[in-house]
Amino acid sequence: MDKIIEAIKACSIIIQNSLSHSGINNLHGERETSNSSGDVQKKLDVISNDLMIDYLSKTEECSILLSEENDDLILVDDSKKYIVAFDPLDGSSNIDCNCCVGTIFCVFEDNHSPNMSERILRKGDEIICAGYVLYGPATDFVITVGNGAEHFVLDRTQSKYIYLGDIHIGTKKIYSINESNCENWYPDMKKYVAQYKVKDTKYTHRYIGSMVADVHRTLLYGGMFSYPADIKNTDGKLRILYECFPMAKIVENAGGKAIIGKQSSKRILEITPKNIHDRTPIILGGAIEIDKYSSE
Ligand code: FDP
Repeated sequence: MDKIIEAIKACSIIIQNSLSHSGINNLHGERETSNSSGDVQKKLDVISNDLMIDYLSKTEECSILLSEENDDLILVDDSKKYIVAFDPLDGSSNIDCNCCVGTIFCVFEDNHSPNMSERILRKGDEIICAGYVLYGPATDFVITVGNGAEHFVLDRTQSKYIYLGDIHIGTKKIYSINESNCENWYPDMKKYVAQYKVKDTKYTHRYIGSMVADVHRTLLYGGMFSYPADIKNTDGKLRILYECFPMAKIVENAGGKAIIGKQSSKRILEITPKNIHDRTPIILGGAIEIDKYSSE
């Protein structure tokens, strides 16, 4: 699996460079295409996706790739050992205003089941490695392989990631959610978020609207991040396989929790998706914040 991690790191350095020069190189703006979820694709979404597919395919360790940008699975080499699910450039609506975006991924061992669904649609608890890259003022790489969540930062002068330490979820009082949807939330979510606004014990609010950045802040500073279900988006917005699974795995391994919400305290990692691009509502963060949620 080392080659997969090295390939993702190598891609991230190129993506970081493309992002830094995107204005100069006319890479802002949208293409006329949409991805599997119907999102309009940004030019950099496509560039990042092509890079990830190319580098991961060349590791000779991947059997199947599952990308946010591809409707169907990408069969690389049936005989190889690992399946990688990834979102090459998450939060891409933030690119043109120079806000943080990221790459998210997770790895499963290929069980080579003759039934393709059983092979690729696996429970989150089966993930063996998960990580993300945050393209911000610095480029951060966070990864979990087994226990703990390791934090690296890119030394741009040497194109090398430097280990900063392990992450233990912070304890600051921050809640992070797109409040413009509050009218459409279900009663359980309205009740849950109301707790963060109670006088004297109130939390502060931060929301970037870029999952990697919002989750990274939640890990380092503390609090909770959620993209809940509502009456318009009954499964929320975020995708299970390559957004919620990796983040849930990292948050749990950093000492936090990640649950579905929507009348359910079930762990995100207990979900088995039915389709590659399925979505789920999510609430993640410190144990104190997640335990405040009640499904009633
Ligand atoms: P984006 O649309 O910019 O790609 O899943 C995509 C995502 O960003 C997440 O990164 C982010 O958390 C969420 O959507 C933001 O959605 P809202 O604008 O609806 O809050």
